[in-house]
Amino acid sequence: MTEAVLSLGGNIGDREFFITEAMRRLLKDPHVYSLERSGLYETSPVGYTEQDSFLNACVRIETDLEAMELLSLVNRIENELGRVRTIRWGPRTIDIDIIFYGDDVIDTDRLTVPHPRYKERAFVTVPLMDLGIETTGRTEDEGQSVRKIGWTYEI
Ligand code: A4P
Ligand code: MG
Repeated sequence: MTEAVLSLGGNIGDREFFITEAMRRLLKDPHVYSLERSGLYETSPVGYTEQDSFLNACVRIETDLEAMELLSLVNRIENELGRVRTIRWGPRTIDIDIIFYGDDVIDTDRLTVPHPRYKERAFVTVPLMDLGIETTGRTEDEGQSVRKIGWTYEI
């Protein structure tokens, strides 16, 4: 069994629905045994800034999936929830990134873990703190606003 940490975010449509539905679908998978979630955060867009603000959260799951199988699961959930890839870093209903997979360091064409950019992103590092994960990265980037909007959401 491996503990993996995922970052979820979206900025199209009913953002809270997509993020909580992604969590429900993760937990429903027979290979995912538990799911702990951070609060929900309203965050300013990073990278491509001419887009609406995001809702972000992180989860910690226990799974017996291998890392590549976990990537397939998160890609499947993204596709089911209508993710259309257009602009890199652009708008999306739901993006699910693998931040950690146990202590593994993975660097292949399809998967890089730990996620190469998470430390620079307050929309990841701040929710991680809700899961008890302190990172050596910056927690507040200039111009990146991260505001907690809730703890009590249902999944
Ligand atoms: N891939 C490699 N490593 C991983 C990993 N650790 N987890 C590959 C997930 N996928 C990984 O990703 C492209 C390919 O990356 C995947 O097919 C997989 O094989 P993608 O999700 O299709 O493309 P993307 O999300 O547009 O690109 P990328 O590089 O994942 O973007 P980021 O870095 O995730 O940035 N601002 C705010 N406030 N909140 C956000 O959530 N998100 C982004 C996306 C930009 N700005 C944001 C937010
Ligand atoms: Mg992604």
